[in-house]
Amino acid sequence: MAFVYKGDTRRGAVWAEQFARKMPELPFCIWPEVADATQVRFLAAWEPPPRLDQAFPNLEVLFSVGAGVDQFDFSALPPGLKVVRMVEPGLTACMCEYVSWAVLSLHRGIPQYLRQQQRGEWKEHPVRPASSRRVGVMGMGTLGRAALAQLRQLGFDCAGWSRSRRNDPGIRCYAGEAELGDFLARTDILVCLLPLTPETRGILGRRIFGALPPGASLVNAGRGGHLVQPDLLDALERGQLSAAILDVCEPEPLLPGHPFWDHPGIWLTPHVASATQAETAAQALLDNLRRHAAGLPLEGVVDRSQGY
Ligand code: NDP
Ligand code: OXD
Repeated sequence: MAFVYKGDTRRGAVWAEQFARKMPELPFCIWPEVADATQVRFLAAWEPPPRLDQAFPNLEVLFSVGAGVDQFDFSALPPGLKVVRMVEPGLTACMCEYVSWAVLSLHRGIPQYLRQQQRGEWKEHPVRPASSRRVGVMGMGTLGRAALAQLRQLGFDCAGWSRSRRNDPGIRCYAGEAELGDFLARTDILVCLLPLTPETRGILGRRIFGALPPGASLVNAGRGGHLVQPDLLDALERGQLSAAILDVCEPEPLLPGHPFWDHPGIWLTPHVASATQAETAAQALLDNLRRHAAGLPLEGVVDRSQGY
């Protein structure tokens, strides 16, 4: 039995050391150095090698090295293969930091103050408490719920929207298409932490922006494919949205000369809202492998029919 890792070198070195120390009975190989492909039961990768059924005929689990799994072509994966997304506390904590930073920046009008500074303009706007600001998070999964818990700690009036119903304390929970309108109507700052699936592609568009209160703002830390770019430009132009903070774009990197680069209402970060943290992720993987060995359900199993 063996575990193969295909990914960046630094994380590979940390994982190799932790596996050797904590699970020495499971050989850890760094792709493409695999002695016996028939022994490989577990693969961790962002992009798996092609023809997995032939490359590793006895593979049981494909672990994504990130929280997202939209990079996988499910139709090309062996049908019975379990796919597991990354659920680890380091990645979750970094996402909470990013979302808190973005929401606080929008709440306190920092994009507006930076524009004023560029014009040499000293002008105050009313200071509002967080409790009067309605934040709505699309996606109440591992990341969305953790971000909401932290925003609630900061005092915001928080709501979340997901496919199935959640009941998180202190959070107004909305579910499904039927409740999307009510969720949006009470949202001043909209945060997207959805996975990219055929259902969610292009969700951040005209219809959603039009259902938000005028002057609302947007944080997209999900995927670039969630956003309909011309609809965002149009909503900013019309004042339906006042600002957007985008961590993800399509394509990445954003093409030179793209109107987002120097748009006064848009802040961009280069897909750094969060990232898998080598040390904490190694521990999460080892815990998951122990669960698997004990015949228990793995954490983060993807429903391949839903795409997340
Ligand atoms: P989860 O799978 O834990 O959560 C996904 C959430 O989205 C669930 O609440 C799910 O609803 C909801 N959802 C999915 N489809 C729909 C739909 N059609 N309508 C309404 N709700 C829907 O994912 P994570 O929280 O771990 O990660 C979310 C995403 O964050 C990742 O897929 C990735 O795209 C992005 N990400 C971005 C990073 C960055 O640096 N920018 C870093 C890491 C992740 P339900 O609860 O009913 O299942
Ligand atoms: C992820 C990401 O999905 O970094 O983990 O985007």
